[in-house]
Amino acid sequence: VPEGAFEVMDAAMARTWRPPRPADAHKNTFGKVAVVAGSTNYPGAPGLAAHAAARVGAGWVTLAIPRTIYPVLAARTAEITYILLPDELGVLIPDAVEVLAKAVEGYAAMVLGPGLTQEKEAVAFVHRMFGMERALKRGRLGFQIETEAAEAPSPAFSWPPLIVDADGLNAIAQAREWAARLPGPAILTPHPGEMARLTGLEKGAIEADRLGIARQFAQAWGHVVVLKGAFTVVAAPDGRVLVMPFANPAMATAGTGDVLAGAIAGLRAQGLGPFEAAALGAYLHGLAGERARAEIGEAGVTAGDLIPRLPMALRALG
Ligand code: NPW
Ligand code: AMP
Ligand code: MG
Repeated sequence: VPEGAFEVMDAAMARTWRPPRPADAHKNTFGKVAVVAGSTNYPGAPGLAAHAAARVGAGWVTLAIPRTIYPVLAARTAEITYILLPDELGVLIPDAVEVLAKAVEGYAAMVLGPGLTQEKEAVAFVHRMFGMERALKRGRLGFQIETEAAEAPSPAFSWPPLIVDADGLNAIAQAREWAARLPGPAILTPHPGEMARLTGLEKGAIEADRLGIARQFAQAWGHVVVLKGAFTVVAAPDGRVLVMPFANPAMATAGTGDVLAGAIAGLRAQGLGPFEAAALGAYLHGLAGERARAEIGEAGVTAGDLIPRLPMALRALG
């Protein structure tokens, strides 16, 4: 892919990637999604992501959440199933990793991060998932991680195809070199603030070259990077870049990113590759936002308003 080249995502591309819906399908045909998310302070993010996954057609959606927030969630989500993880005061703890690893065997996609918080224990939970904790404990960062990785046995846990968002990204940013070591190709969905933490660059520098930065780090890390905001950029490790044709202030509201992560996971679970799932997810999310703006207004749309509009956007592709 030539330096600086990109395409603008359009409906024709979206149609070619839309997952098939065979008439004789059953729920397992469309994949199982796990969403690892939430805390006492952010009990809303998990439900937003989970429902978005279901609303793009995933067959089965499970919330893996801190046990403490279960009663709040279960009371309002009939279609979602649960994995209850050990927590302290509503924040996940590292012991949750073993429970999670057993429970998500056979899942086709996993969202990690919305609403987990940046509390010490939640961060340690993410580090443990990826075997980052030893390197961090010894303060071995930078080039010394190479030594550590060479000594270390292969990671003890295997995870479904990953969509890493929000506090999943923030935890990885504490040892940035590890981004390239996540099992992949994963899909990373930073907003510019999260991208700044992940790369060590200034937020302004990222905003000044969104396309170039997304491409550079997708290639360096070997993951799909979804750099969010007006005109979201989706970059693949092979250098392909798609730009979403949406600048819409109706979407500048809390929780819209959690909806995006779930939508991408729902498509990934239906068999799309990481680049296709990320691009189609961002495109449908943008279209749902356009519908919400037209029907509700530029102000006052809430993230939940996007969710029922995802399947409408999918259907309207024709
Ligand atoms: P500035 O300085 O304001 O311009 P954080 P968060 C920047 C959960 N949620 N373009 C922003 O920039 C999340 O999942 C739960 C440019 C600032 O520097 C997380 O767990 C909800 N800059 C937690 O809350 C609903 C942008 O990023 C920084 C940008 C915290 O997440 C809400 C702020 O980001 C939320 O989803 C853009 N488009 N967007 C729930 N209902 O449970 C952001 N920035 O500090 O990472 O915090 O994104 O609010
Ligand atoms: P987050 O900050 O994680 O909640 O993510 C916000 C979501 O809303 C991302 O998908 C952004 O691309 C989208 N978004 C926010 N502001 C705009 C905007 N002005 N135009 C288009 N999309 C936006
Ligand atoms: Mg977010």
